Amino acid sequence: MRSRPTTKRALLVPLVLLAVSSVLAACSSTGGSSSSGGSSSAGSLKTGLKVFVIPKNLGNPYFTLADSVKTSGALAALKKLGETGSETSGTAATPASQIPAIQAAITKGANALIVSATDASALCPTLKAAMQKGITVVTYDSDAPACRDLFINQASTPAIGTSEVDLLAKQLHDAGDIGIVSAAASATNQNAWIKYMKQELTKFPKMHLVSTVYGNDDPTTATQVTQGLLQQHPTIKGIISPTTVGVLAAAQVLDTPKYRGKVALTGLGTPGSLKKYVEDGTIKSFELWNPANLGYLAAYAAVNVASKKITNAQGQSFSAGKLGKYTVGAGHSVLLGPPLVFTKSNINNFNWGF
Ligand code: RAM
Repeated sequence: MRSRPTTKRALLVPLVLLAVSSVLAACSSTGGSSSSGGSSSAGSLKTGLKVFVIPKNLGNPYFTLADSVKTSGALAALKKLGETGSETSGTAATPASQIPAIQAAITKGANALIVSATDASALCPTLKAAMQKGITVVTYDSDAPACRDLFINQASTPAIGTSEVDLLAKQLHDAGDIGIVSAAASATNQNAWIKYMKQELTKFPKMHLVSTVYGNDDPTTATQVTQGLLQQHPTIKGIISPTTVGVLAAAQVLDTPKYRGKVALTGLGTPGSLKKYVEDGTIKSFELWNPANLGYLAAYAAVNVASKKITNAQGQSFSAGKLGKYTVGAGHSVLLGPPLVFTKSNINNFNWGF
């Protein structure tokens, strides 16, 4: 476990949004502490709160975007609100690496935790212990439904799953064997998206998912499992990688003479890291939401709950600074909004991610 200051990265550019879906159903997760409904109560937000932002792992560019001051992520929002924010986690996207960071944050007197869960069941005892001490627990990106107050969801879970399949189907003309290169096998977010991918695949009887492999949000592992997938299943015509680390590794593997032009790729990636592969044709289209906005929204939500300005009940609303007003939806969750689709025609409008 280690903590680190925010890294310096490019500022976000204004976004030209191309929504992949208008489906805005909130995540269907359940749990969290319940309370009566209603709209936000009066009163101001507390300042000086100790808020720990705990991504799946440090060193993952996605979370650097989501969390940093320089990108206007979670720590920027906390600074603006007058809180003491810090980012901490392990270096590997595993519960063994992440849990000590959560425990240390509790020991340091955290008022709120903002967590992307590497493994909901493994994290729950620690997160529940935090809640019992009166610490606000907000998950973002990857949920732990039974042990948090609120989940800040990046985009509609069904829409992500279905649109990933639709993007690949378009490239494959609806036919061919495909594989998935996921993050950790325990990751709530990837598993939820894959569930909807499988559901969507039933609409494409000539597309067959032959295998799902796990790169654990580690570049070396993701590269190895992508290579293994292609070697074991030479019939594969397309890959979906719903992880920023996995899709970059897969792009690097596919951008070689053996596979170039023969295996299609889509996934969830950052435009900065994938621009080269869109320009050279390795990837025709992929998608993502704005990670910095996700972190920013999670920070406002956590401070609102920790200040008791809102509860986690459906219908409660709060202001998320520059992002405007948000309302708690079903399953004690808040939805950021629809994802962006990146193609050759718009990729140059975006410079975030690396
Ligand atoms: C990776 C992480 C994260 C996910 C993104 C798309 O960086 O697994 O949880 O949301 O990819």
